[in-house]
Amino acid sequence: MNEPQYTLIFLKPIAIQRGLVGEILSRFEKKGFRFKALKLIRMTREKTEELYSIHRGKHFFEDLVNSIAGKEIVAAILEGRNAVEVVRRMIGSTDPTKAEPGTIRGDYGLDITENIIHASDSWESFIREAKILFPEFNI
Ligand code: 3AN
Repeated sequence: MNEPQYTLIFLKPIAIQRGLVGEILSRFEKKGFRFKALKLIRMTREKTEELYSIHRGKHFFEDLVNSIAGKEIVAAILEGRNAVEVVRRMIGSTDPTKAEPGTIRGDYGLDITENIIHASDSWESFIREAKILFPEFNI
């Protein structure tokens, strides 16, 4: 189990607008994750739809895409033990009104569409999302 373990996160535009970027990223540093990549990305509608393609057809798809398309996100690849699982626990439940206090969604938001942060939910999702947001990153 010495292979590098990665996950991908991005802070949604609402987190940038609210000035929460440093505070949220520092939680991952304090936990012990290392940043392997970090960048600000202006998301086209096309790229946003590709990223969320698994949700196409769901009732929230349009709102979700509109909340990100044409705006900037802060995306990162984190390295650390059990990265996918640990980071998912740190961000909390999808619905911030149900996310536990102490989690990122639990501490910073109420809105389910603009729920502050995304994190890959599996290694397969990490690979797929990293190809879209970090095509230059060699896994
Ligand atoms: P998570 O981000 O916790 O992995 P997903 O992958 O099910 O959740 O959903 C992706 C995004 O779609 C969420 N971050 C959230 O913004 C939005 N979303 C999910 N479920 C709903 C819902 N029931 N109503 C509105 N938006 C939703």
